[in-house]
Amino acid sequence: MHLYQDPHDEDVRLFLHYGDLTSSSLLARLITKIEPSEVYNLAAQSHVRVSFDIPEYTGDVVGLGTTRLLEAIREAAVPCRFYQASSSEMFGASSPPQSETTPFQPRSPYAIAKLYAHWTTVNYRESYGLHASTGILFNHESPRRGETFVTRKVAMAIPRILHGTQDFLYLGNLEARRDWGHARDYMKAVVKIVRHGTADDWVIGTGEDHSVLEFVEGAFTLVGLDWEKYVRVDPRYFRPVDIDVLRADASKARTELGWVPEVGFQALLHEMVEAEMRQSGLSLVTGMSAREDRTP
Ligand code: F7E
Repeated sequence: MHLYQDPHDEDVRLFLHYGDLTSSSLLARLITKIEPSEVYNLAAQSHVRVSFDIPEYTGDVVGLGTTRLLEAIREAAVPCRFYQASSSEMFGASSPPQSETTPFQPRSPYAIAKLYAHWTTVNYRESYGLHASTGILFNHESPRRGETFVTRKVAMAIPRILHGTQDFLYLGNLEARRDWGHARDYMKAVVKIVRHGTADDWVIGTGEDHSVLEFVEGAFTLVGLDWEKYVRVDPRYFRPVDIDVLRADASKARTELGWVPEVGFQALLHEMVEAEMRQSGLSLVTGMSAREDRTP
């Protein structure tokens, strides 16, 4: 981890503390001990499909976990700013583009829990004057994305297919459309949100939506593979109910925070596939020749 340095080093910038959003006493102890000036609540059981399998745990960590953290801050009376990672999932069935004024129509236990946490944050801002903001972030990706989220899953499959260690890529709903941006851009927005004079709620997204299929096609095309030969639909990856289209209207963030995303869909896709190729000892160029070896 590039941020981490030896704790015995004088220039240490990162300390790790053990914590868990299910433990209020531990959170209270940590807040009292650290006396933070800013708290970013990014913790979650963040997988939407998994939230259908473990809805109670998801509600506990994502929903009540936020209450526990906010209570710890209130009890300790630490004058800190608070950021809540709200999610575009909360818009659910509401038609795009989605902005701060779009009604929430959540369609998963994850989204319902995020909505609870969202309104709790707003409530602590209104009730106790806490500088508590929410960022309603649309999908944000990078080569560090968890392996079971669709963009990383697709990117990881490509060098495996080229190496011949994976025959097929099994996916669920290829029609779903998402507003995919780069996590680096989104984290810049998050810092702007927390440092803004007044606490508020902010939609963060690129304003463009693409289907899962477009991501797949784009990724396979980068290395010259025909996706249709390798991609299979497996109903196991369908959700009991999915969201058709999420597309952000982030004009408030653009106007009031001066936030503009720098990485577009193609550049994101390129970075993710290239990172997986490099990791496997291939490059986008050698990928092409590996494909030629593999395709009769
Ligand atoms: O799915 C479809 C799937 O799991 C995107 C989290 O960070 O962003 C993320 O949630 C779409 C869905 O992300 C597969 O049905 C097809 O329509 O990559 P995902 P997500 O559910 O949008 C939001 C903003 C968050 O807040 C969440 O924490 O892709 N899809 N086939 C698939 N999805 C997965 N995971 N795996 C598949 O095989």
